[in-house]
Amino acid sequence: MRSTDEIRAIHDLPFPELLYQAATVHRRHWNPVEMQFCTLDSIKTGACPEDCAYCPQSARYATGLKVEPLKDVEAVLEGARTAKAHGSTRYCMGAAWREVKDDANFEAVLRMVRGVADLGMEVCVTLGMLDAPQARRLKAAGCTVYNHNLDTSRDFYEEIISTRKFEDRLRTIGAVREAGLEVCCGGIVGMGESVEQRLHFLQELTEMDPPPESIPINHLVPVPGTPLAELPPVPPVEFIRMIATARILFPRSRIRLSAGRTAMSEEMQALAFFAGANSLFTGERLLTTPNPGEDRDRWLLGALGMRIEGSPAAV
Ligand code: SAM
Ligand code: DTB
Ligand code: SF4
Repeated sequence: MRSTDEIRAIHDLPFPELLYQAATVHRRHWNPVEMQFCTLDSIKTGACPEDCAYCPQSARYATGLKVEPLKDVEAVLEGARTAKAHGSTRYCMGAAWREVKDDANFEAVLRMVRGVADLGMEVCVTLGMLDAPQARRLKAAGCTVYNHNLDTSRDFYEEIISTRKFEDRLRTIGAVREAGLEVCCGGIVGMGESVEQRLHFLQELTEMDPPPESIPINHLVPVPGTPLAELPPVPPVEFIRMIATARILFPRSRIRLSAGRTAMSEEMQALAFFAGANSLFTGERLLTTPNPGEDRDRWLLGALGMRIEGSPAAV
């Protein structure tokens, strides 16, 4: 647990000091030339009843998204095998659900989890709210980690989502922990929040004991049709401050440079790696929006003299 003042003191350091400290912490706990590759699979797309203002999958916004029901188990496993062959060591399956229900769809997800685990990959799922018995079933099926983001500060949360409460998010994360799953919990930068609100978001993460094993930092992807479609990007230096501050606050957590990379220069991404980001989503698509693609990422790692972590599929 850290005070806002402590976090602000880190975040507001002169940029060279901040980067130096973050890179120093990073190399103490991780190999700074290695990058984890994760692959995302949208196993159920769109028609979500929630009203998250950033999300193209909410049924409330006309984003032109093609709604797709839950995928076949075998189609998902085929995707996981391909991802593994291309260097990914973690497969993340996302469903546009408000919450998990104890129905046939959940049974199918459990089979997907088992199948991906049997490939020897880390398995992550993000299915919305769930309770402890459901989390235990995921764990028993071989799931490694559950993704559930706080997304922003407690006070700004209400301006972004009205259909659930910040406390609901915390309750789900508690159930995930209780079941012995790893927690993947991060947020989005660039939704119109103040710097102070970003600090409060990070502070909430420091209140988790143990802290999340992995922390995705997303840059808002402004999607036409959503209420946040017209927001300008966050200045790159501000975004890198978030990565570096997260690295210093959470030395042993994975910091994932997540959504929004197509709008970032390669220099900016390189700076994020230097500041401690050590995981990426690769492939042409995130869940529904574009991503740089594996070739581009391999090229970037090669240009930086870096390599994919834990994969025989070298750069
Ligand atoms: N429905 C589940 C939930 O809300 O937890 C799982 C899927 S949801 C799409 C997972 C995360 O994707 C959100 O918490 C948010 O951080 C991120 N996300 C969604 N739309 C985004 C956007 N336009 N830009 C950046 N991140 C986004
Ligand atoms: C996370 O924090 N980012 C990923 C993953 N967790 C599930 C999702 C990003 C989604 C970006 C918008 C889209 O492609 O629909
Ligand atoms: Fe639904 Fe998740 Fe998108 Fe919110 S973020 S609208 S819960 S898919």
